[in-house]
Amino acid sequence: GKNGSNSPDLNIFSNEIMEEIRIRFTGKKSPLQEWLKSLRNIPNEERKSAGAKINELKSEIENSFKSFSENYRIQVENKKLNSETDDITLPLTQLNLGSRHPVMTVMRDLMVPFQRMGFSVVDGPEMDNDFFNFEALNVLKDHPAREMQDTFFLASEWVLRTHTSNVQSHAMKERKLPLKIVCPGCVYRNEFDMTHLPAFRQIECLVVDKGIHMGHLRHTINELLNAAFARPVKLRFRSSYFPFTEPSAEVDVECQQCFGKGCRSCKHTGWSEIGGCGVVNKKVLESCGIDSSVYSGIAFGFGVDRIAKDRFAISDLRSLIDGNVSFLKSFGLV
Ligand code: FA5
Repeated sequence: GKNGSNSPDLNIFSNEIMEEIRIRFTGKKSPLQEWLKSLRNIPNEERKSAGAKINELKSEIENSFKSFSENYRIQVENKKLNSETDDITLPLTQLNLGSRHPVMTVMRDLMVPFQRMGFSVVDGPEMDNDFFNFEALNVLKDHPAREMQDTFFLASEWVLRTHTSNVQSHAMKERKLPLKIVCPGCVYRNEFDMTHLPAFRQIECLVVDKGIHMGHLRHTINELLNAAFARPVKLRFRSSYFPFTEPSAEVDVECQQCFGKGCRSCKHTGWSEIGGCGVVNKKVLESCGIDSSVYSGIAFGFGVDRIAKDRFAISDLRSLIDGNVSFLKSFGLV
Protein backbone atom coordinates (compact mmCIF):
# COMPACT_ATOMS: atom_id res chain seq x y z
CA GLY A 1 0.00 0.00 0.00
CA LYS A 2 0.92 3.69 -0.29
CA ASN A 3 3.29 4.97 2.42
CA GLY A 4 3.44 1.45 3.87
CA SER A 5 -0.22 1.65 4.85
CA ASN A 6 -2.73 -1.05 4.04
CA SER A 7 -5.06 1.22 2.12
CA PRO A 8 -4.97 0.22 -1.52
CA ASP A 9 -4.34 2.69 -4.28
CA LEU A 10 -7.19 2.10 -6.69
CA ASN A 11 -5.18 3.46 -9.60
CA ILE A 12 -2.33 0.98 -9.22
CA PHE A 13 -3.83 -2.20 -7.83
CA SER A 14 -6.73 -4.14 -9.10
CA ASN A 15 -8.19 -7.09 -7.28
CA GLU A 16 -6.86 -9.40 -10.01
CA ILE A 17 -3.28 -8.23 -9.58
CA MET A 18 -3.50 -8.61 -5.81
CA GLU A 19 -4.89 -12.11 -6.17
CA GLU A 20 -1.95 -13.04 -8.38
CA ILE A 21 0.46 -11.74 -5.77
CA ARG A 22 -1.39 -13.60 -3.00
CA ILE A 23 -1.11 -16.88 -4.90
CA ARG A 24 2.59 -16.26 -5.52
CA PHE A 25 3.20 -15.83 -1.77
CA THR A 26 0.90 -18.47 -0.28
CA GLY A 27 -0.11 -20.75 -3.19
CA LYS A 28 1.08 -24.30 -3.94
CA LYS A 29 4.30 -23.15 -5.62
CA SER A 30 5.15 -20.48 -3.06
CA PRO A 31 8.29 -20.58 -0.86
CA LEU A 32 5.96 -21.09 2.12
CA GLN A 33 4.77 -24.42 0.69
CA GLU A 34 8.37 -25.39 -0.06
CA TRP A 35 9.28 -24.73 3.57
CA LEU A 36 6.35 -26.78 4.78
CA LYS A 37 7.48 -29.66 2.54
CA SER A 38 11.08 -29.43 3.82
CA LEU A 39 9.85 -29.88 7.40
CA ARG A 40 10.20 -33.65 6.97
CA ASN A 41 13.99 -33.19 6.64
CA ILE A 42 14.49 -31.63 10.05
CA PRO A 43 14.71 -33.47 13.37
CA ASN A 44 11.45 -34.43 15.12
CA GLU A 45 11.94 -32.22 18.16
CA GLU A 46 12.33 -29.07 16.06
CA ARG A 47 9.63 -29.92 13.50
CA LYS A 48 6.68 -28.91 15.63
CA SER A 49 7.82 -25.40 16.49
CA ALA A 50 9.20 -24.78 12.97
CA GLY A 51 5.84 -25.84 11.48
CA ALA A 52 3.95 -23.55 13.85
CA LYS A 53 6.17 -20.63 12.87
CA ILE A 54 5.64 -21.23 9.17
CA ASN A 55 1.88 -21.49 9.62
CA GLU A 56 1.87 -18.32 11.71
CA LEU A 57 3.68 -16.49 8.95
CA LYS A 58 1.28 -17.92 6.40
CA SER A 59 -1.83 -16.74 8.24
CA GLU A 60 -0.26 -13.33 8.82
CA ILE A 61 0.29 -12.94 5.09
CA GLU A 62 -3.21 -14.21 4.33
CA ASN A 63 -4.78 -11.84 6.84
CA SER A 64 -3.09 -8.83 5.37
CA PHE A 65 -4.31 -9.83 1.93
CA LYS A 66 -7.81 -10.28 3.35
CA SER A 67 -7.82 -6.84 4.91
CA PHE A 68 -6.41 -5.39 1.72
CA SER A 69 -9.22 -6.81 -0.38
CA GLU A 70 -11.86 -5.75 2.15
CA ASN A 71 -10.50 -2.18 2.08
CA TYR A 72 -10.37 -2.35 -1.66
CA ARG A 73 -14.05 -3.43 -1.83
CA ILE A 74 -15.13 -0.59 0.48
CA GLN A 75 -13.22 2.00 -1.52
CA VAL A 76 -14.70 0.83 -4.81
CA GLU A 77 -18.16 0.92 -3.25
CA ASN A 78 -17.67 4.41 -1.83
CA LYS A 79 -16.37 5.67 -5.11
CA LYS A 80 -19.52 4.29 -6.82
CA LEU A 81 -21.88 5.70 -4.18
CA ASN A 82 -20.25 9.13 -4.38
CA SER A 83 -20.77 9.17 -8.10
CA GLU A 84 -24.52 8.39 -7.77
CA THR A 85 -26.97 11.27 -7.35
CA ASP A 86 -29.92 9.18 -6.04
CA ASP A 87 -29.84 8.60 -2.31
CA ILE A 88 -31.30 5.14 -1.96
CA THR A 89 -31.18 5.38 1.81
CA LEU A 90 -33.83 8.12 1.93
CA PRO A 91 -37.05 6.88 3.59
CA LEU A 92 -39.98 6.24 1.19
CA THR A 93 -42.67 8.87 1.04
CA GLN A 94 -46.13 7.36 1.67
CA LEU A 95 -47.69 6.30 -1.64
CA ASN A 96 -50.91 8.21 -2.14
CA LEU A 97 -53.23 5.54 -3.54
CA GLY A 98 -56.59 6.63 -4.91
CA SER A 99 -59.90 5.00 -4.10
CA ARG A 100 -62.77 3.90 -6.30
CA HIS A 101 -65.73 6.26 -6.44
CA PRO A 102 -68.82 4.51 -4.97
CA VAL A 103 -70.85 5.21 -8.14
CA MET A 104 -68.13 3.50 -10.20
CA THR A 105 -68.15 0.55 -7.82
CA VAL A 106 -71.90 0.12 -8.37
CA MET A 107 -71.51 0.62 -12.12
CA ARG A 108 -68.81 -2.04 -12.30
CA ASP A 109 -70.78 -4.55 -10.22
CA LEU A 110 -74.09 -4.14 -12.02
CA MET A 111 -72.54 -4.72 -15.46
CA VAL A 112 -71.48 -8.25 -14.49
CA PRO A 113 -74.87 -10.01 -14.91
CA PHE A 114 -75.44 -8.24 -18.25
CA GLN A 115 -72.16 -9.63 -19.49
CA ARG A 116 -73.21 -13.09 -18.34
CA MET A 117 -76.64 -12.78 -20.00
CA GLY A 118 -75.08 -11.73 -23.29
CA PHE A 119 -76.16 -8.10 -23.56
CA SER A 120 -74.40 -5.59 -25.81
CA VAL A 121 -73.18 -2.37 -24.25
CA VAL A 122 -74.40 0.59 -26.29
CA ASP A 123 -73.49 4.25 -26.00
CA GLY A 124 -75.72 7.18 -26.83
CA PRO A 125 -75.31 10.94 -27.23
CA GLU A 126 -75.54 13.09 -24.08
CA MET A 127 -76.53 16.01 -26.28
CA ASP A 128 -79.48 14.88 -28.33
CA ASN A 129 -82.34 15.98 -30.49
CA ASP A 130 -85.68 16.50 -28.78
CA PHE A 131 -87.00 13.78 -31.08
CA PHE A 132 -84.91 10.96 -29.58
CA ASN A 133 -85.17 12.12 -25.98
CA PHE A 134 -88.95 12.76 -26.10
CA GLU A 135 -90.96 12.46 -29.32
CA ALA A 136 -89.89 8.95 -30.36
CA LEU A 137 -90.63 7.81 -26.81
CA ASN A 138 -94.21 9.03 -27.05
CA VAL A 139 -93.48 12.09 -24.92
CA LEU A 140 -95.18 14.52 -27.29
CA LYS A 141 -94.94 18.28 -27.25
CA ASP A 142 -97.32 19.75 -24.66
CA HIS A 143 -97.51 16.34 -22.99
CA PRO A 144 -97.59 16.83 -19.21
CA ALA A 145 -94.94 14.09 -18.89
CA ARG A 146 -92.36 16.57 -20.18
CA GLU A 147 -92.69 18.31 -16.86
CA MET A 148 -91.61 15.11 -15.07
CA GLN A 149 -88.01 15.74 -16.06
CA ASP A 150 -86.54 19.21 -15.64
CA THR A 151 -84.92 19.57 -19.02
CA PHE A 152 -81.80 21.58 -19.83
CA PHE A 153 -82.60 23.03 -23.25
CA LEU A 154 -79.76 23.82 -25.65
CA ALA A 155 -80.27 25.39 -29.08
CA SER A 156 -83.70 25.00 -30.74
CA GLU A 157 -84.40 21.26 -30.95
CA TRP A 158 -81.45 20.19 -28.83
CA VAL A 159 -81.44 19.09 -25.20
CA LEU A 160 -79.08 17.50 -22.70
CA ARG A 161 -80.60 14.03 -22.44
CA THR A 162 -82.81 13.76 -19.37
CA HIS A 163 -82.61 9.97 -19.30
CA THR A 164 -80.70 7.15 -20.99
CA SER A 165 -84.00 6.16 -22.64
CA ASN A 166 -82.85 8.24 -25.64
CA VAL A 167 -80.62 5.26 -26.47
CA GLN A 168 -83.79 3.19 -26.80
CA SER A 169 -85.05 5.34 -29.67
CA HIS A 170 -81.64 5.37 -31.37
CA ALA A 171 -81.29 1.61 -31.07
CA MET A 172 -84.79 0.78 -32.26
CA LYS A 173 -84.44 3.09 -35.26
CA GLU A 174 -80.86 2.31 -36.16
CA ARG A 175 -80.14 -1.30 -35.17
CA LYS A 176 -81.30 -4.69 -36.41
CA LEU A 177 -83.65 -6.84 -34.34
CA PRO A 178 -83.52 -8.65 -31.98
CA LEU A 179 -82.18 -6.07 -29.53
CA LYS A 180 -80.59 -6.94 -26.22
CA ILE A 181 -78.75 -3.87 -25.04
CA VAL A 182 -77.60 -2.13 -21.91
CA CYS A 183 -76.68 1.56 -21.86
CA PRO A 184 -74.88 3.12 -18.91
CA GLY A 185 -74.36 6.85 -19.02
CA CYS A 186 -74.65 10.37 -17.68
CA VAL A 187 -77.96 12.25 -17.84
CA TYR A 188 -78.90 15.81 -16.87
CA ARG A 189 -81.79 17.52 -15.11
CA ASN A 190 -82.28 20.98 -13.74
CA GLU A 191 -82.68 20.01 -10.08
CA PHE A 192 -80.38 19.88 -7.07
CA ASP A 193 -81.06 18.66 -3.53
CA MET A 194 -80.31 15.78 -1.14
CA THR A 195 -81.83 13.18 -3.50
CA HIS A 196 -81.41 14.94 -6.87
CA LEU A 197 -78.22 15.76 -8.76
CA PRO A 198 -78.11 17.93 -11.90
CA ALA A 199 -75.81 15.37 -13.55
CA PHE A 200 -76.22 11.76 -12.57
CA ARG A 201 -75.94 8.30 -14.03
CA GLN A 202 -78.55 5.90 -15.27
CA ILE A 203 -78.37 2.38 -16.52
CA GLU A 204 -80.85 1.62 -19.29
CA CYS A 205 -81.82 -1.82 -20.50
CA LEU A 206 -83.83 -2.69 -23.60
CA VAL A 207 -84.81 -6.06 -25.03
CA VAL A 208 -86.91 -6.35 -28.19
CA ASP A 209 -87.61 -9.79 -29.61
CA LYS A 210 -90.45 -12.21 -30.26
CA GLY A 211 -92.24 -13.36 -27.10
CA ILE A 212 -90.62 -10.97 -24.60
CA HIS A 213 -92.76 -10.36 -21.52
CA MET A 214 -92.93 -9.11 -17.90
CA GLY A 215 -91.28 -12.31 -16.63
CA HIS A 216 -88.08 -11.44 -18.48
CA LEU A 217 -88.30 -7.93 -17.07
CA ARG A 218 -88.60 -9.07 -13.46
CA HIS A 219 -85.83 -11.62 -13.78
CA THR A 220 -83.39 -9.17 -15.39
CA ILE A 221 -84.11 -6.49 -12.77
CA ASN A 222 -83.63 -9.02 -9.97
CA GLU A 223 -80.25 -10.14 -11.32
CA LEU A 224 -79.13 -6.58 -11.86
CA LEU A 225 -80.08 -5.22 -8.46
CA ASN A 226 -78.62 -8.14 -6.50
CA ALA A 227 -75.33 -7.45 -8.30
CA ALA A 228 -75.58 -3.67 -7.89
CA PHE A 229 -76.08 -3.99 -4.12
CA ALA A 230 -73.61 -6.88 -3.84
CA ARG A 231 -76.21 -8.75 -1.75
CA PRO A 232 -79.73 -10.10 -2.33
CA VAL A 233 -82.25 -7.26 -1.99
CA LYS A 234 -86.02 -7.27 -1.60
CA LEU A 235 -87.87 -5.55 -4.47
CA ARG A 236 -91.27 -4.00 -4.91
CA PHE A 237 -92.94 -3.14 -8.23
CA ARG A 238 -95.28 -0.21 -7.88
CA SER A 239 -97.72 0.56 -10.69
CA SER A 240 -96.76 3.83 -12.35
CA TYR A 241 -96.82 5.77 -15.59
CA PHE A 242 -94.23 6.33 -18.32
CA PRO A 243 -95.35 7.34 -21.83
CA PHE A 244 -92.94 4.85 -23.41
CA THR A 245 -94.01 1.73 -21.50
CA GLU A 246 -97.38 0.10 -20.97
CA PRO A 247 -97.87 -1.28 -18.38
CA SER A 248 -95.29 0.67 -16.35
CA ALA A 249 -93.94 0.25 -12.86
CA GLU A 250 -91.58 1.94 -10.50
CA VAL A 251 -89.04 -0.30 -8.79
CA ASP A 252 -88.40 0.13 -5.08
CA VAL A 253 -85.67 -1.60 -3.10
CA GLU A 254 -86.17 -2.31 0.59
CA CYS A 255 -84.41 0.42 2.56
CA GLN A 256 -80.92 -0.91 3.34
CA GLN A 257 -80.72 1.02 6.60
CA CYS A 258 -83.92 -0.01 8.37
CA PHE A 259 -84.82 -3.10 6.27
CA GLY A 260 -88.46 -2.12 5.92
CA LYS A 261 -89.02 -0.82 9.43
CA GLY A 262 -89.01 2.82 8.37
CA CYS A 263 -86.32 5.41 9.05
CA ARG A 264 -85.41 8.96 8.12
CA SER A 265 -83.43 7.90 5.07
CA CYS A 266 -86.51 6.28 3.44
CA LYS A 267 -88.89 8.93 4.76
CA HIS A 268 -90.41 6.21 6.98
CA THR A 269 -91.73 4.22 4.02
CA GLY A 270 -89.28 1.31 4.38
CA TRP A 271 -88.59 1.53 0.62
CA SER A 272 -86.34 3.46 -1.70
CA GLU A 273 -87.16 4.33 -5.34
CA ILE A 274 -84.50 3.16 -7.77
CA GLY A 275 -86.00 3.45 -11.23
CA GLY A 276 -88.75 2.81 -13.74
CA CYS A 277 -89.61 -0.08 -16.00
CA GLY A 278 -92.25 -1.59 -18.19
CA VAL A 279 -93.28 -3.33 -21.37
CA VAL A 280 -92.32 -1.18 -24.36
CA ASN A 281 -95.36 0.79 -25.53
CA LYS A 282 -96.63 -0.49 -28.90
CA LYS A 283 -96.82 3.12 -30.09
CA VAL A 284 -93.07 3.44 -29.53
CA LEU A 285 -92.32 0.22 -31.42
CA GLU A 286 -94.48 1.34 -34.34
CA SER A 287 -92.98 4.85 -34.46
CA CYS A 288 -89.55 3.21 -34.75
CA GLY A 289 -90.78 1.03 -37.62
CA ILE A 290 -91.09 -2.22 -35.62
CA ASP A 291 -94.08 -4.51 -36.20
CA SER A 292 -95.71 -4.67 -32.77
CA SER A 293 -97.84 -7.66 -33.74
CA VAL A 294 -94.64 -9.72 -34.12
CA TYR A 295 -92.22 -8.12 -31.66
CA SER A 296 -92.52 -7.05 -28.05
CA GLY A 297 -90.06 -5.40 -25.72
CA ILE A 298 -89.16 -4.66 -22.14
CA ALA A 299 -87.17 -1.72 -20.81
CA PHE A 300 -85.99 -0.22 -17.59
CA GLY A 301 -83.90 2.71 -16.41
CA PHE A 302 -82.32 2.94 -12.95
CA GLY A 303 -80.50 5.68 -11.10
CA VAL A 304 -76.96 4.49 -10.35
CA ASP A 305 -76.21 7.29 -7.87
CA ARG A 306 -79.37 6.38 -5.93
CA ILE A 307 -78.22 2.76 -5.75
CA ALA A 308 -74.81 3.89 -4.46
CA LYS A 309 -76.56 6.10 -1.89
CA ASP A 310 -78.57 3.15 -0.57
CA ARG A 311 -75.83 0.54 -0.79
CA PHE A 312 -73.25 2.64 1.08
CA ALA A 313 -75.72 4.43 3.37
CA ILE A 314 -74.82 7.89 2.06
CA SER A 315 -77.26 10.41 3.48
CA ASP A 316 -76.88 13.18 0.91
CA LEU A 317 -76.41 12.51 -2.84
CA ARG A 318 -74.50 15.78 -3.14
CA SER A 319 -71.57 14.34 -1.18
CA LEU A 320 -70.94 12.12 -4.23
CA ILE A 321 -69.94 15.13 -6.31
CA ASP A 322 -68.59 17.78 -3.96
CA GLY A 323 -65.05 16.45 -4.23
CA ASN A 324 -64.39 15.91 -0.51
CA VAL A 325 -61.39 13.63 -0.72
CA SER A 326 -61.60 12.23 2.81
CA PHE A 327 -65.24 11.26 2.22
CA LEU A 328 -64.33 9.49 -1.02
CA LYS A 329 -61.28 7.85 0.57
CA SER A 330 -63.49 6.26 3.23
CA PHE A 331 -64.73 3.85 0.53
CA GLY A 332 -61.26 2.57 -0.31
CA LEU A 333 -60.99 0.19 -3.24
CA VAL A 334 -64.35 -1.56 -2.76
C1 FA5 B 1 -86.77 7.66 -16.09
O1 FA5 B 1 -85.80 8.37 -16.29
C2 FA5 B 1 -87.21 6.65 -17.13
N1 FA5 B 1 -86.47 6.89 -18.34
C3 FA5 B 1 -86.99 5.25 -16.59
C4 FA5 B 1 -87.57 4.18 -17.48
C5 FA5 B 1 -86.78 3.57 -18.43
C6 FA5 B 1 -88.89 3.79 -17.33
C7 FA5 B 1 -87.31 2.57 -19.25
C8 FA5 B 1 -89.44 2.80 -18.12
C9 FA5 B 1 -88.62 2.20 -19.09
P1 FA5 B 1 -87.25 8.57 -13.70
O2 FA5 B 1 -87.37 9.98 -14.09
O3 FA5 B 1 -88.14 8.06 -12.63
O4 FA5 B 1 -87.45 7.58 -14.92
O5 FA5 B 1 -85.74 8.31 -13.28
C10 FA5 B 1 -85.27 7.01 -13.03
C11 FA5 B 1 -84.40 6.98 -11.80
O6 FA5 B 1 -83.33 7.88 -11.94
C12 FA5 B 1 -85.10 7.44 -10.53
O7 FA5 B 1 -85.85 6.41 -9.97
C13 FA5 B 1 -83.94 7.79 -9.66
O8 FA5 B 1 -83.36 6.61 -9.09
C14 FA5 B 1 -82.97 8.36 -10.65
N2 FA5 B 1 -83.02 9.82 -10.65
C15 FA5 B 1 -83.95 10.62 -11.18
N3 FA5 B 1 -83.63 11.90 -11.03
C16 FA5 B 1 -82.45 11.93 -10.38
C17 FA5 B 1 -81.57 12.99 -9.94
N4 FA5 B 1 -81.82 14.27 -10.17
N5 FA5 B 1 -80.43 12.62 -9.29
C18 FA5 B 1 -80.13 11.32 -9.09
N6 FA5 B 1 -80.91 10.31 -9.48
C19 FA5 B 1 -82.05 10.60 -10.13
